[in-house]
Formats: sequence, structure tokens, C-alpha cells
Amino acid sequence: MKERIEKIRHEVEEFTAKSKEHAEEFRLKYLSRKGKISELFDDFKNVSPELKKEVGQLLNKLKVSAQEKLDRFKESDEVNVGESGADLTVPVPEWKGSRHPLNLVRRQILEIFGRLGFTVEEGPEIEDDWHNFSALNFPEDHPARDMQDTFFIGKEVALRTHTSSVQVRILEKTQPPVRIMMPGRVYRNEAISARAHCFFHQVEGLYVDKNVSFADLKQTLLYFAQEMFGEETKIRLRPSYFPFTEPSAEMDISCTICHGKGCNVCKYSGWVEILGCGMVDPAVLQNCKIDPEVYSGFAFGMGIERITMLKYGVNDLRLFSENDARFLAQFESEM
Ligand code: 2NL
Repeated sequence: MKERIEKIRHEVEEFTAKSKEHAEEFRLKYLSRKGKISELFDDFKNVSPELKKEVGQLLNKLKVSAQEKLDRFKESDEVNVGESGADLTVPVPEWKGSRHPLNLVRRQILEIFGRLGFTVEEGPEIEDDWHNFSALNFPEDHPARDMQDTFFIGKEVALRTHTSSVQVRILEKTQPPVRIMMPGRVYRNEAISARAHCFFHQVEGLYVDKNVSFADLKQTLLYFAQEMFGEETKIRLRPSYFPFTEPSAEMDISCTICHGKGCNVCKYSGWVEILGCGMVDPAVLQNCKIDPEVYSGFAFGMGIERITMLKYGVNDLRLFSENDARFLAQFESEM
């Protein structure tokens, strides 16, 4: 008798109800007139007198716990059982949650430049032609002004293609010295793939003051690269072109994966590009009512996705916007 009670106690414990039907099945099987527990009660009369007290207690306990379980099924039935039939009362594994990797890296970048005195500014994602293009020295026939590259909302209104538009807004209303960082989402009319997306995240920096030189730019970016990727990191500047800087350059860092030996990520060159930079074109300063005879400045811009991919070895841009919890859970961090 004691073994039978124990066996049924175990069955009752293991039973899970995923729907109303299951709960009813449970009641019929254990608690109804013909149920297994009632059967045990019927057989109680055959228990020897010396065991009656112990067995009686076990039986009562079993009945009470089965009844309680049924009550719980009934209560939780509608509230806790999802459409999929999953039992939503099952405790979830402990996961503290985590910051999005792009958010993490954005914070790191801003923190590093913060130590050099750069403050953070933000601005609108919907921009007018002046702030996104004209003030930044884009010629009238520049391809970026084409529908194919930019999402236009109206004739002179578009989703910003870079955060430089925010820098223009700040420069227009502040006289130097200006030392600011602009993080934000930017948009380009591109087909989505592992290496391109129609939006990405950028951080740009701008420093305008008297006597700002290319050497200042170089030292600032070297500091950033070594703080971000480790002190053994080397930098290399290659001449480039942007409408808003002159001279312009692209900056490579020594490959963080193979340290210069040659691998897939650096395409066996030992170097990977991480940002674009240059001295602010005097025409841009003039457009913002700043005298280029008195002031000079440097600026730079980087894609947060690119930095994150290099730092964490992420090989597909789409992972950043799919929000797959298995991907995101790998970035638990205090920062
Ligand atoms: C890149 C390159 C760059 C800037 C951004 C800038 C802003 C003003 C004036 C001059 Cl207001 N320049 N920004 C300069 C050089 C490069 O970004 O590859 N970004 C992802």
C-alpha cells in the first residue's frame, strides 16, 4: 500500500497541465469517484490496524496535494498558458539581460573621447538639404544627393546620411573652441546584405579652435585606437577624399585578429580600415559663420557596426538588427 501511494504521489508531482483539457484529465485520473486516489481510499479498509495511522496520514497528504495542484491548474489555466500551449508558470533560467553590442561600443567610444574633453551632442534624423549637404560643401551634382543613395522624404528633406549635419547645427550656433562627439543612426538607400544595410550607426567627432593641426588629429586618433583595441595597436593614414574635409584621410589599424601576419579579416594585408577623417574644409567653416583665417579644425567619422565587428568578431551586419536573444546574450557587461 505504501509503495502504491508513493508511486501515485510521484505521478501527481510530475503531471503538468497545458490546457483546460489536461486539468480535467488530471481530475478524472486522480480525484474523481473512480480515480486512483479514491481507489486507494477504498482499499484503506484492508490496511492492518498497526499501519492505519501512518498510511492514513500519507493518503490524506496525497489527496490534499493533488487537490491543491488541481486548484492551481484551474487558477492559472487562462492566465498562464500561452497560445503555443507552453506552460508560462515554469521558472525561466536566470538571465540578467544585456546591453546591445552597438550600444556598448558607442558608450566605449564616447567614454574614450570624453577623457580628451569631447562632449556629446545629438540632433534630428530627418534633415534638410542645407544641413545634410550644402553646408558640408557637397556640390549640386554630387551622387549622394541622388535618390539612389539617399532616402528623400520631400524635395529638400531627407533621412540624414551622416551625423555631420548635427555638427553643422552646433557650429552655426557656437563660436570655437568646439570639441564635440555626435553619435546617431544614419540612413543610406542600399540593398541589405551581410556587409551593407539601409541604416547604420555612426559616431563623428569635431574639434575647432585656433591652431588645430593635422598632428593633433593624428595623435587624437592614435590615442583612441590604442584605448579601443589595445596599446600594441598601430595606425596608418592613407590620403582620401570627402567633400567636407581637406586634406582627407582614411585610417587603418594593424589587424586585431592576426596582428599583421595576414588573415581573412584584413585580406592578408595586416591592416583594416576603421574611420575617415581630415581637416575641416574652410568652406564648411565659412558656411557656419566661423572665420577660417582665425580658426581651423579636424573631424572624423566611424561606423559603430564596423568597430563592433572588429572588436567582437561579428561577421554579419544583419545580426545587429535581428535581435536574436542568443546573439545578444553574449554581450553581458557592466558598462
Ligand atoms: C566616414 C567618414 C567623416 C567627417 C566625417 C565632418 C564634419 C564636419 C566637417 C567636416 Cl561638420 N567633417 N565629418 C569628416 C571626415 C570623415 O566620416 O567614413 N564615416 C563613416
